[in-house]
Formats: sequence, structure tokens, C-alpha cells
Amino acid sequence: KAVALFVSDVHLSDALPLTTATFLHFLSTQAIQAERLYLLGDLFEYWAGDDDSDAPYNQDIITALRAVSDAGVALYWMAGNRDFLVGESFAHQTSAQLLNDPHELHLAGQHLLISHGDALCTDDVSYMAFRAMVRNPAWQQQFLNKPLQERKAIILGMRQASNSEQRNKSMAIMDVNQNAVAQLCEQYQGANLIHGHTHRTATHHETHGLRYVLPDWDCDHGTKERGGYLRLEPSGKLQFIYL
Ligand code: OKV
Ligand code: MN
Repeated sequence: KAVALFVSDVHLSDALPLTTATFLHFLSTQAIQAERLYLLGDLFEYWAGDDDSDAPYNQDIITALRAVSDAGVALYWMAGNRDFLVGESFAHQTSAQLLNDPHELHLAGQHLLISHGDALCTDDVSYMAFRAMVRNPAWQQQFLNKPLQERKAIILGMRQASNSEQRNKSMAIMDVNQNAVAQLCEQYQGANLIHGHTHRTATHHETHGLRYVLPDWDCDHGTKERGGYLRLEPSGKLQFIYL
């Protein structure tokens, strides 16, 4: 039995039926057999606020996550850069525990540090400014006070602007900054780092330990692997499972 599964960047959306089906199948067959499931950010393509959990698509995902919790799997949630508006209501509905980024844990003899990963992409200066703004609780409260439809329209506008802007950004600034990684690894001496966000799944040997980068789950486009997760065995061994 797996001690923990680590997943990120599923980017769930009703526009991605294959990704959705793959994730729901993963929950009911793999996750349900694990002791713990860690969702490390960007589970959703975007999350406009917990009052959107009434939407039938979101209800289906919540019900499936709740079934995993009810089966005795400890469910943990860390926000990504697309679903940072998930709150206490979502946590209650799914029986998930909300985690701060980064989060340190000791499991199966492993010393781990888990993070979404966007905070490590410090070369993207404009994104770091945007992140600081939207992670501010006062800003979030103000945003969440707007009607749901207005919030959705704002997010849609941002996504459209980003789609035309992203092409001009170099691939390098979209990756983690090596100094940011070194600084974090130094702060948490001896920990192996697990993060997602960059969609560049790999195992990197850093100065202080290993850095596991989780894959994204885009099953509806492209020809690459169809998502996957990192599995922690009782022996302490970590291995990628690609679907
Ligand atoms: C995704 C990235 C844009 C990097 C905004 C609430 C807010 C969601 C959102 C808006 C942006 C995702 C969803 C996008 C990734 C970028 C620029 C750089 C580095 C809100 C919930 F702000 F309104 F509250 N967003 N989009 N970037 O355009 O897809 O990852 S996005
Ligand atoms: Mn991300």
C-alpha cells in the first residue's frame, strides 16, 4: 500500500473531458488505495471561489474527492497559481486539509518539502508581482465580494490576455530559478523537494538532495504522456507513475 501519492497540474475543466475522466479514474482506482493523497496545486484550470462549487462539473469533482476521503484516505490540498481561491468551504466539502506552501513532512523515513512550485519561478518578475497581489488575503476578500459572474469574466479576460502574452515569454523564465531552489533546500536541510507547476517532469540532483518535478495531466491535447503522479512506498522509495 502506498504511503502517499503526490499530484499536481491536472488543470481540470469541463472543456477537457479526457483529462477529467483520467483523473476521476485515477481517484477511484489508485488514490483510493493509498494512505494519503497530496494535491499540490492547479488541480483546476481556474477556481473563481467556493460559491462556484454548485456548478455541476465542480460538484462531480468534489463528490469524487469526498469519496476518496470517506474511504479513509487522508486528503491534503495545496493551492496552485490557478486555484488559490479554494477555501474552507471546499476543504469542508471534500474533507481535505489545507496546507501552506511550502509544507514540510516526514513520511516513511523520508524528509520531504512539498510546494506547488510557482514561487520558485523568480525570473518571471511580472508574475511574482501578480502572485504577491492575488495571494494577499485583503485582495482576495475584495475579489470574492464581487459577483461570481463578474469574477469569472475577469479571469476569462486574464486568460485571454495571457494566451497572447505567453508566446513572447522565453521558456527559461518559465522554469524555476536555481538560486531560489538552492535557498529553499538550504532552509530545509536534508529534505527532498517535490513540486509541480513547470510541467517539466524530472528528477533533479540538487546540492542538498533530490528535486522531483511532477508532470501535468493534459490528456486532451498533444502527444506527450497522459499525466501521472509520484508514489511514496512504505520503504521510503519514491517513483513516478505515468498514466
Ligand atoms: C496561468 C500563468 C496566466 C505562470 C485569476 C483567480 C484572479 C484564477 C486566475 C488568471 C490567470 C489562470 C487563472 C495564467 C499561468 C499566467 C501568467 C504567468 C507563470 C484569478 C483565479 F486573479 F482573478 F483572482 N487565473 N490564468 N503564468 O491566464 O491561465 O504560470 S492564466
Ligand atoms: Mn501552476
